[in-house]
Amino acid sequence: MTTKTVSRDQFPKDFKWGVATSSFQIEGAHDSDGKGPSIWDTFCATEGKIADASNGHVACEHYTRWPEDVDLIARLGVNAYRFSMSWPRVQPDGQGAWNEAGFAFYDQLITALEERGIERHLTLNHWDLPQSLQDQGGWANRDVCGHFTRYATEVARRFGHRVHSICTHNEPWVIAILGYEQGIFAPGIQSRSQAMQAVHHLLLSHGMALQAMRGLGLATPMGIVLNLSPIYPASDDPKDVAKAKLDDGLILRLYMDALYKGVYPQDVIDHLGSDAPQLQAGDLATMAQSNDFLGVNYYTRNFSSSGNPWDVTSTGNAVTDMGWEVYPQGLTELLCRLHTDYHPQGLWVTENGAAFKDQMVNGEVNDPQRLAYIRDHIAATHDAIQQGVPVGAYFAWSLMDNFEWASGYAKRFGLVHVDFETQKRTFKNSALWYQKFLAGK
Ligand code: IFM
Repeated sequence: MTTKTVSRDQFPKDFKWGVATSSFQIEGAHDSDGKGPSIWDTFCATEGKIADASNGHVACEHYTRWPEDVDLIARLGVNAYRFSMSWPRVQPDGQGAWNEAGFAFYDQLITALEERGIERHLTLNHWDLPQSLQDQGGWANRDVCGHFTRYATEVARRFGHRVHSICTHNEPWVIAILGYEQGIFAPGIQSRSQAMQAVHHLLLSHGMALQAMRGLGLATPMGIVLNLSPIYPASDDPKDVAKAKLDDGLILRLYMDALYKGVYPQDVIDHLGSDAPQLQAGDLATMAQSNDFLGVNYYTRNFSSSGNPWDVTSTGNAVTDMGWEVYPQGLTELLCRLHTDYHPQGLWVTENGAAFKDQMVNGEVNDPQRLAYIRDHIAATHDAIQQGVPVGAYFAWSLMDNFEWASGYAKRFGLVHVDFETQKRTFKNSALWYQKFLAGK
């Protein structure tokens, strides 16, 4: 277990220190000012899909409370903020007219961040696909690639010179596998072949969008964000070892090989058989555009077993409210492996954080487990840098408690506590620790 404590001045001077959020999880205002419905609006309205039967109608009311939230970001002392744009807010049906009121919202948010000298890191797709595109098959329909490219190009034309990076997709594995194969996330489909087609179209549209956005002559760094973790076999049994290799292929190599080597790994394609993605000539080359950065979202490690499911408590390490083992060394290991195997040009930790059951007592939220989690993962990032990996950023997930997808509002990842009755924001002790760390104290 990492126990060393590091200070901000042990990191490179230009290191990006941030917090992250996403549109659907915080904005609310689900049908305000011309916004169209997203697949998550539809999914939340489907009985039994969200643990607490909640939705994103109000969320953190960030759509109207953004000035207060920008103040929180500034008070924390971070130099970078990662947020996403809601595609159906700026283009309600995903292929027709632009919604100027939606663009005006992001324009004022970006202006407020500019005024405080906080870098803007914009994600185009953090899962809230316009519902009308899902009505045509969503990410499983190749046509979505053209629609996404047009959306990306318009956003880059308007804001590209005012942001410090543009990420095309957040966590394509989650979108495709949880959304189209397991059906536990929007759009709730259960089809492996659709899921694999969705993977392919997410990666293809990433490459197409990068080409189109770069065609505007922008120097803005562009890339993609993946959810990754090291995967270990549950035992020395050759069946577990083989399962771990395959799972690593399905979760990491399928994406990394496509993006950085222009191939899909053959063992994974063989395993998928008739469910493997259908390609057209030139797709692989398009997907393998050079990325200015690779964003890594890391929360935990995984174990693969060919028999009984892995018991997460068996290592004796702490487990978060999501049931995820706390394992900071996994982040060091992952960053080192990505650097060795793929040499991404920029390597950023774009999400890292933990949900724990928080309690507000006398106006204070004492969250020592989250504080330790963030502190130890920052130390793990430093370990990777010391081993020669040029990591350039760390973004804590999340600025504030928000809508945690199928778990609703019960799982709290925020550094800032949100009272969802009153919308009052309160710095948790983990936020106060991060603030001090950033101030070099
Ligand atoms: O809340 C999510 C986020 O939207 C994507 N990455 C993982 C987080 C925690 O589950």
